[in-house]
Amino acid sequence: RKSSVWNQDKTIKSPFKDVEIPNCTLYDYVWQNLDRWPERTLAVCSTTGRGYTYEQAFKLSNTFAANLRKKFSVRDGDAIAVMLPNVPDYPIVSLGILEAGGVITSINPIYTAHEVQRQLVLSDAKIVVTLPETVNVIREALAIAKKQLPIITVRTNGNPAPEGTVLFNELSEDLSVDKSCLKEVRRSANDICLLPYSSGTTGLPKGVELSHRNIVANCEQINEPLIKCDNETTPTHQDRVMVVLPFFHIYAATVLMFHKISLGIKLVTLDKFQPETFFDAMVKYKTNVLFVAPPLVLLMGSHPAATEKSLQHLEVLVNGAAPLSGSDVDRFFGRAKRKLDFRQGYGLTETSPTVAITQKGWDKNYSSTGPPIPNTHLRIIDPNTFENLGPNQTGEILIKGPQVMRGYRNNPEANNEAFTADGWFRTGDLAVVDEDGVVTIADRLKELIKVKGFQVPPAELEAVLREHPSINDAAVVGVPHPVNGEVPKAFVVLKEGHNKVSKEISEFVKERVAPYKRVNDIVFLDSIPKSASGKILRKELKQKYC
Ligand code: 4UU
Repeated sequence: RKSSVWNQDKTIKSPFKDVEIPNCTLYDYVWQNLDRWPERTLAVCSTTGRGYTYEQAFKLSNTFAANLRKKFSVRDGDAIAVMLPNVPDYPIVSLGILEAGGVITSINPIYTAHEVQRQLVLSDAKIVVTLPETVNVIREALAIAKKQLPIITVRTNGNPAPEGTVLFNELSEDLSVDKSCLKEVRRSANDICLLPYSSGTTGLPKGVELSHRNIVANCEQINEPLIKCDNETTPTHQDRVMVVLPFFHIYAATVLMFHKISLGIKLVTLDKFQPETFFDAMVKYKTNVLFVAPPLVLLMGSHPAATEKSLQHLEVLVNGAAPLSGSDVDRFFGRAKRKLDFRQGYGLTETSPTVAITQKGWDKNYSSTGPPIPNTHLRIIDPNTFENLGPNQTGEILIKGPQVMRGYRNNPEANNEAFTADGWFRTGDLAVVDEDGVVTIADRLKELIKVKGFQVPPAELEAVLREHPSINDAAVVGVPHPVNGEVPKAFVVLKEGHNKVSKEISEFVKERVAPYKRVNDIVFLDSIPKSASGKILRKELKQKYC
C-alpha cells in the first residue's frame, strides 16, 4: 500500500478504488432511495419541532416545482436566489427548484442589501425565496439594482405573508396544479444546478458553475469515507445529523443536505445559533453526527453547557472550512469525557466541495485532512516554477476530479488563472502530502480571508472602503484571531485634509457588509505598497504591520 498513491510523474492518486458516477440529475440522485423510507423524518426544526417526512418533502417539492413553471414561468437554466437560514423547508425549496429545471444561487441570510444586490445582478436571478423577516433586505437590494423580481416567502410561524409576496406553502400545498408541465423540463447531468459565489484566489466573488454531475459525483465520492460512520441502513436505524452549518454554503449544501437525504438521514436544523439551544437540541434530538467549522470545536471545548451529558449522543464529529489545531480537538474530547470518531475534510466551493477527508478511526494527526477521496488526483507544485514537488514538500495543491467546477460564470480571465493549460484546478492553498497521500493544509497562498470559516474577500472590503468620501486608497489583509481564525485588518490612505476617524470608517463598513466581514482594525498610511502592475503587495503589509 505504501507509496502506491504517488505516481512516477509525482501526481498523487486516491488510495480508494474509483467509484462509478451515475449519469443523472442531482434531483433524481437525491430521491433515488425514497421508497425505502417514506415515513422517516427528513428534516425537523430543533426549536419549533416543525418538520417533514421524506414522502411529504418529496410531494411538496414536486408541487412547488410545478408551480414554479406554471405560475412563475421558470425555464430550464433560470437562476433562483435562495436566501434562507437553516429551516426544515430549505431542502424542499432547493429540490423543487432543481426539479423545475432551475439553478440555485444561495445567499447568506445575514447579508446586507449591498451584498445581496450584487449577487442578484451577477446571477441574473429570476425569483427570490426568503423569509418574511428578510423581505425588506431583498426589496432594498432590488431598489439599488433598479430591478423587480417576484419574492416567495417561507413562513415559519402563523404570520401572514408580507404584502406583494407569495407564500411558499401556497405553492407547495396546492393540490390543483397540473404537473404535466414538469415533463417539459430538460436537464441532464452536465447542466448547471448550483451557482454559489466564491472569490477564488483573487478579486470579487464570482459565480461558481457546479453541474448536477459535480454534486452527484461528490456525494458518491464521500460515501466510502463517510457512509460507514453515519449510516447503517437497517430498517429501524436512522442517523441524526445536527445542521448548524449554514445550508447556503457548499459544505452544508452537499455534505449535509444532498448527500444525507440520499441516505435517508434525519436533519435536525438550527435556524439561529445560540450555544444553549444548540446543546439542548443535541440532547433532545439525540443527534449522533455533527459537522462543524473550527470556532464550534473551540466552543465545545470551553462553553459551560458543553458537558458529558449534553454531548452524550455524539458519535462522529467532522471539521472543515478552516484550519484546526489538534489541541482544540483534545479539549473537546475532555469535555465529552471520551474520544469520538473525529474527522477532518478539506475542500472548496469550486470543488463541490470535498477533496480530501480523514477516515474512521483516524487518531494520528487531527490537523491533517486525510487522503484524496475516490476519483481525485492531486499535485503539489512550486507555485513559481509549476514543477511537481514530492512527498512532505510544501507547495500549492492542484486538483483534478469529477467534482471540479466547470468554471466561473462569464469570466474567461478568472478561468485562465484558475486552471492550468492541462486542466488542473489551482486552489491557492499551500499543502504537504505524505507518502501515504495524507494531505495537511499548511497556509493560504491566495488573498482570501476566512473568518469563522466564511469567505471574506479583501477586494470586496477594499471596494467598500474606497466608497468612503474621505478615503483615497485601501488594502485589506487577514490577521490571526484566537476564536475566529482570522479577522480583516485595513490599511487606508486618506484624501488630503481628511481626519483619521477609524470609528466612522468602521461604521461605514458595518452598514454595508455582513457582521463577520466588519473591520475594526484600521491603520492609516501615506500610500499602499503596490507592484509595478498595480497589485497590492499584501505580503509586505503583513510583514511590516501584522
Ligand atoms: C484548512 O470552506 C469550504 C469548504 C469546506 C469543506 C469542509 C469539509 C469542504 C469539504 C469538507 O468535507 O469552501 P470555501 O470555498 O468557503 O473555502 C475554501 C477554502 C480553501 O481553499 C482553504 O483555504 O477554505 C480553506 N479550507 C481549509 N483550510 C477548507 N477546508 C479546510 C481545512 N483546513 N480542513
